[in-house]
Amino acid sequence: MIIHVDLDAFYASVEELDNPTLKGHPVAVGGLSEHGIVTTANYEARKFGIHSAMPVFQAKQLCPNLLLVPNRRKRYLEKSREVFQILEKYSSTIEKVSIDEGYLDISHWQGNLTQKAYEMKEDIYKNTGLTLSVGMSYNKFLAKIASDWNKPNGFMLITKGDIPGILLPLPIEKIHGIGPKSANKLHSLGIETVEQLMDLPLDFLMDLFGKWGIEIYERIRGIDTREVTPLRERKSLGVERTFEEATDNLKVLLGYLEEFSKELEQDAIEKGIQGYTVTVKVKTSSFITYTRSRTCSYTIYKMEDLLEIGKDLLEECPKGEPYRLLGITLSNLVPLTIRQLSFLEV
Ligand code: TTP
Ligand code: MG
Repeated sequence: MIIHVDLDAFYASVEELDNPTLKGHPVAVGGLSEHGIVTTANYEARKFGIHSAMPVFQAKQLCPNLLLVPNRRKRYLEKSREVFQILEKYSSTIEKVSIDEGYLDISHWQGNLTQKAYEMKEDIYKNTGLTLSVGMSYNKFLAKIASDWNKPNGFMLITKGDIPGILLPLPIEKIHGIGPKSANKLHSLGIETVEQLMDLPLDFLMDLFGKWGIEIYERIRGIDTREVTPLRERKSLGVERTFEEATDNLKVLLGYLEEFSKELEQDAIEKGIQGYTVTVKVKTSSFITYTRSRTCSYTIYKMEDLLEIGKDLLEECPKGEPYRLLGITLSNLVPLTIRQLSFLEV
């Protein structure tokens, strides 16, 4: 059994906690300038249609009484750590997915699982002042769908028997991993719901999405064998992508490397890890894979460092054929300490 937890309106809830006068009012956290972007909004503000990634000026148009507060990332990391520390009482197998989200393997829980989940929610609320939504099921995919079901402060258990009722009518966007691009592809085929998606044969999905097509095919049938992998067992963290068209244009490749380094830094911060070893991987158009690694005497997680080392490593990769895949990975992982995090932007 697996639980997926996701804190409710996380940054906004922390702001309300630290400044209770905000409670009951529409609140958005974000960049304060007119060009700023809303990072998140509390549920009062969401009633006005305000959501993450919306420009601040637009949010103010939708809700002139909106209270806007600046991001305080360091404080959110602190609260996140408090929550995860409590979660550790309930399972020793926890995979932190982001600052406010994670999976717990609870196969060892005994007795009434639902009651225990409510106890855990109460424990977190009492000790941190934060509410979270909990989804419980027999795999990660279904647990995540379950936690999203009754937000905020929700609980939901999905059993095998619930699958047709829950999954079939779901819009395809709700399937974790089907991003806007994939959703558009499917919409252009007239597919809106999981029920319609189920009519597509495996071969067709594989032609459309490659290997990911297999995962979609299985997940919507309630099959997901991914294990909950705690950080200490994680060997590496990386970003890689296969291009639609192979390229040997160095400028293009460096552009990707920059983008991937940025993603990797964000991922490392959210998971609270850094590493000693950077690896660049390329695959040529004739499917030959090359990797080049460097291990440093200091730890790395920042984009600039990843990019600088990544560039050197990319240069060391054999040339002559265009590359169809590029990736950058961080390994030899260690936790990112509070001291290092204190240098982060707040
Ligand atoms: P989410 O869990 O996606 O959102 P949330 O916790 O604010 O609201 P919900 O109740 O729907 O779970 O993200 C967690 C935090 O991560 C969020 O409070 C702010 C931050 N965040 C970003 O920095 N950028 C983003 O694009 C999103 C979506 C969230
Ligand atoms: Mg959340």
